[in-house]
Amino acid sequence: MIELYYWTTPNGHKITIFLEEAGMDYEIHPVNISTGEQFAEAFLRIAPNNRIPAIRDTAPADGGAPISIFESGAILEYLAEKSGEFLPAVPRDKYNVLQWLYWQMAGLGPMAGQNHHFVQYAPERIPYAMERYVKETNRLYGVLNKQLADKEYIAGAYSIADMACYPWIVPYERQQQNLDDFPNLKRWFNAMAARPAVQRAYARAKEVNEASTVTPESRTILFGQAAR
Ligand SMILES: N[C@@H](CCC(=O)N[C@@H](CS)C(=O)NCC(=O)O)C(=O)O
Repeated sequence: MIELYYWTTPNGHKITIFLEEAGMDYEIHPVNISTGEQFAEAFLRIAPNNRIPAIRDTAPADGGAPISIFESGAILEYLAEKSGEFLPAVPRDKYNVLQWLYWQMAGLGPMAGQNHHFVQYAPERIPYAMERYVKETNRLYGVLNKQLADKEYIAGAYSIADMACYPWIVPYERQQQNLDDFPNLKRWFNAMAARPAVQRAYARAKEVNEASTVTPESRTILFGQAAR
């Protein structure tokens, strides 16, 4: 059984997409990051970075003690290896997938995240920051569009790279991007949205959290963090 510590955000959706695609047994443990549940001692023991998602595998393949993992990219890799799905075993193909997974983790996710922050949440409008992240998001969309010119999915066959990227393209309008400028990306996006497992993953999100709202309190919790 996989215990999934989860909230209804792009990084959370990556893992429900995987679990739905693989048909693995899982149980959602909601961690409401708007009310500060990510700072609970029990959660920090699994996820010391106070960020969702995290998992706890109560039946690891080696038959040993439960394994807990944080960071969505590491979780996707772990689940892919455990299930034998969505990450090829042959190094040439495996690293083709992993380079795009890490591209999402180090590029698309953080840059689109800063885009969301400065365009929607920052208490003051800072045109330089807004333009910087909207443009960088645009550049990254262009990279993905080019990659998808001759491939059905990002690394050829459907993989954890697609599951990592898709939830970060879903808010394209909020990121001030127009999918019509990226026809290959748009075709892939529509194919992803039509997958039954992806639809089930987003339906689970609605069950957990009907509508996410950012309040002055949640703003302080999410955007006022420092080491202490
Ligand atoms: N690199 C991490 C990022 C995780 C992350 O930023 N999670 C956000 C939600 S998408 C979160 O938990 N935020 C809580 C907070 O900022 O305190 C991953 O991919 O798992």
